[in-house]
Amino acid sequence: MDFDVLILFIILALVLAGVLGFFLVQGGRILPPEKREKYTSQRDEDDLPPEDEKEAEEDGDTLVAAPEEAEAEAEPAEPEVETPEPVAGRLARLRARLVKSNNVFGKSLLALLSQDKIDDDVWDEIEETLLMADLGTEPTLELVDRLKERVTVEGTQDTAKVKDMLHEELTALIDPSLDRRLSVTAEGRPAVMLVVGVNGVGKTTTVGKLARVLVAEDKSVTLGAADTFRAAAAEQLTTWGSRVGVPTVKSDTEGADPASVAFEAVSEGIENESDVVMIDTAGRLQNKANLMDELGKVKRVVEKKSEVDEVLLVLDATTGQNGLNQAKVFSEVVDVSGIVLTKLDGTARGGIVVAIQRQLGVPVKLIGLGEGADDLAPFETEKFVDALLEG
Ligand SMILES: Nc1nc2c(ncn2[C@@H]2O[C@H](COP(=O)(O)OP(=O)(O)OP(=O)(O)O)[C@@H](O)[C@H]2O)c(=O)[nH]1
Ligand SMILES: [Mg+2]
Repeated sequence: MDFDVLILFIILALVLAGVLGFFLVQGGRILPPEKREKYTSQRDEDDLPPEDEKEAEEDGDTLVAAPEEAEAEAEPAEPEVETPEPVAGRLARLRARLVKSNNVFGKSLLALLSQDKIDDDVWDEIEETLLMADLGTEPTLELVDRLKERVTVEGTQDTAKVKDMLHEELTALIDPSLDRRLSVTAEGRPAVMLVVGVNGVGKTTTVGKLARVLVAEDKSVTLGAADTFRAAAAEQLTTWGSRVGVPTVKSDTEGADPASVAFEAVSEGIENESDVVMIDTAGRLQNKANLMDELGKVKRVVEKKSEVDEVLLVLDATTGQNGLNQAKVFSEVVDVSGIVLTKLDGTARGGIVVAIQRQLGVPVKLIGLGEGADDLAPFETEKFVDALLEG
């Protein structure tokens, strides 16, 4: 009898040990799905595909699964969601492109200014060079007058000194005191940004590049494809977004009302607690009144939901002075707060920076220096002038 009780006791003990062991081993596996659920609800499933756990882990998110598991699962996702380049030092990295496209300008100016005798003909040539760079008539005359005065007073042809003078005068013209920061923070709601401009200037590309900049700065972003003119436009934007795990709000119907898509995007951004909502719009010529009205409506409708913090006008630097007309009309319709000057890698007409700021008081905030995903840099006056005069 005693023996039977002992056997029963041993069996019970073994069963108990087995059950305990099972829970102990499973404990590590039961928890992660719960945590994963918490993680996705925090970030929103669309915001970051679930396979992207490795990157979240790199961000110091402790809510994801155990490291070995995360690594094993993250591997196939790596090519899908990219890590954008840091923003700091971008202009320095892209400087070579600016130098390459502008060094004719810088070199010829310096050569002209370093001559033994700067007569009226030389001053005319200097003026012509500045006008060719799209500096605009008024700033050109002003700059030439200032330089004339300094060269006469200081009586120098020393290239280094002349270069310093030119550097100082160009910097003053571009105005380093302007606030070029983007409004990407708003209290208790997403900051809303509208991106506008004529056809093909690089709006969608800029929205895509900028989404990467914001992701690199740990901001959550929602994109709105308010270019409903072509189905391909929404696809183009979605592709940019998905490369960095950013959701895009778009319409399934081609030709849908862009204002309602923009409104939806802002609503979605508010709901998923994004830091920034960026709305891409269709290209439109500034002289097409109905299209400009449509743009005005997009902004007004968005304003029913949220303040618009930034209206970025994208200008193609290669179109030169025409950019000025575009800027004037767009400003009247949607109150532009910043300029993105694209394609500066392919032109020596960066002088438009000065012309636009002068005429409209709107600062150039970003410059595009190539088609690559990270070829967008914050505009920095000093570095810009440095690059113009290098050579
Ligand atoms: N070289 C160079 N190309 C650029 C730059 N920015 C944009 N592009 C190119 O310009 C072309 C047009 O860019 P998109 O972003 O589609 O222009 P968009 O303004 O959205 O065009 P629409 O929506 O049709 O009005 C693309 O081939 C881009 O790669 C830049 O800074 N440098
Ligand atoms: Mg576009």
